[in-house]
Amino acid sequence: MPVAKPESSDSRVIAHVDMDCFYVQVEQRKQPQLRGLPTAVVQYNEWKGGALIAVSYEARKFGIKRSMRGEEAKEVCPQVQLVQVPVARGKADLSGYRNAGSEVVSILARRGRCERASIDEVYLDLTDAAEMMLTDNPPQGMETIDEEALKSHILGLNNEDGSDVKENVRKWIHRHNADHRDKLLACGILIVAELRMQVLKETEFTCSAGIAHNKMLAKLASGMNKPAQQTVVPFSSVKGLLDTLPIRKMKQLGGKLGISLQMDMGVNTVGDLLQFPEEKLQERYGINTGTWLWNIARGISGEEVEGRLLPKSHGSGKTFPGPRALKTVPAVQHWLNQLCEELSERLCSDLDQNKRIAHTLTLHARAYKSSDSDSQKKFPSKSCPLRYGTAKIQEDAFNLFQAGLREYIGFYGDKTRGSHCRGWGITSLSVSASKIVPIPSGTCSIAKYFHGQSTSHFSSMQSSDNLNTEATLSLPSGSECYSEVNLSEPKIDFPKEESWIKDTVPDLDLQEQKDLSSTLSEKTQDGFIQEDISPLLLSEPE
Ligand code: DCP
Repeated sequence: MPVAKPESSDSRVIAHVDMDCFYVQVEQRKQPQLRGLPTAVVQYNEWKGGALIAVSYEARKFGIKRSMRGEEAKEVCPQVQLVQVPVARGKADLSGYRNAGSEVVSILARRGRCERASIDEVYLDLTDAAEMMLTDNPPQGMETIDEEALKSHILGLNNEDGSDVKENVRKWIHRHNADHRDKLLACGILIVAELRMQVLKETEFTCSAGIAHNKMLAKLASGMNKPAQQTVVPFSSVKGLLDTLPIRKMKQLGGKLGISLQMDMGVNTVGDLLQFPEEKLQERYGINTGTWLWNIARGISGEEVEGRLLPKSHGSGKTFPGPRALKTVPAVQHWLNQLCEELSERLCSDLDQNKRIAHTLTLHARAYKSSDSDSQKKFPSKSCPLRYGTAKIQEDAFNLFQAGLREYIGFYGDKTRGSHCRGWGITSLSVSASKIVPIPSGTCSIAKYFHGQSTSHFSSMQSSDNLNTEATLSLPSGSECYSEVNLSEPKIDFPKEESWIKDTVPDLDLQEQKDLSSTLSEKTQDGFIQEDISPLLLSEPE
């Protein structure tokens, strides 16, 4: 049995909702004739039919996988329908997918605190809703249980051969002698089933969910039965689940830490971690990581569901693998301009729709030097205050790139300009805007602020942005608290325009930094193809 934990964390009802083959579903909604057919979304680069980035469950039955290219998928299943990802500015345009994700979030947020974790994943804290149901209309007394809820998979529920699985679920939900935690989870089962059906009704999308007492367990469970199903982890099944769970399947253990646990400590399953005292893990991996490992071995995670429906940052990136590496400064500038244009558009719509401004601009790049002993050296990420307006963002991003390149190659003179390349190549570029905060007050000064920055965006922003007329923000319930726009209060803290460039990325939290880098490595692993496609670059943390 898991070690006793504080009642408060055991008694939470947390759900992780994950859309099924998300990009495929979005494309199938656009083209309903594709529904039910083996379908995949491919990257726009047509080399060998394009890389698959999302695969329908019908296509998976034929053995089609995300690692394949379109041509390979056609060989495996000639009738597979390949849909190209929308393209804008020479790169994938994910806005349709992002908006579709927002539709889902606005529905899920109706029953509890909701955290948008990526383009197609959401955490929900349903504790209050479950407690309320338990008081007002407890499932134990319900005559009929919704069919969707009865299809739930409850870990540890004994479904011997021949037994009626739905009947077992019904009995589990109806148990009067269950402890408080299981009764709360029973409520969670009903609430999540209802929410998933509502998502289907309003958006035509199916999703899967995990329901447990914390985020970590809910996330593990949501992927266990897909598509369009939900899995529940009662407290009593936590140990059984973790004992055999391969360590690398655990969030945050897919990388170096997971490898070290396997290689250095002989830990292959999460359960294997139980043999180590906390001090030993701390000694080897540091205090925080050691304690975290000790906790996850016991299914303990105190991580809260953050009330966040909007992205923490915005990013736009593209990879240039193999011979596509950018080898001249003008080529880099060209692509930076495209990325910044996209970023600027998204910042404007965030300002327009959500009344939020971003404070920090960051440039990340991956590079190589062809003739250098120091080939391990990374291209330094650089950040500076963000100035609104496409031209300013482009200018600042280019300056960040130049500063990074100077440091990366050790010197930077005129010889690196123009078409001349001194043996470096850029294999990925991304720009991101972070430290996004709601506007506290003073729309008048916002107009002044942008007016001061004679940019091409100002006019479009002014026309689309009802900053001076809209007094309150309309957001789905469960969202963070936003300040009212106050016309009589012009004080606002905008980023100063002094020029500073920082080496680190202080405004992206660890998870975001990890996401950005894993995005880039994921893409380059695939050779020429997976360009700018990861949901993680959306920084939700997109
Ligand atoms: N995606 C991408 N590149 C990747 C991984 C994912 O572009 N390397 C995009 C396409 C996916 C979406 O993000 O549809 C969500 O990714 P998931 O990993 O959640 O996978 P799916 O939703 O496609 O399928 P599943 O039902 O297995 O979750």
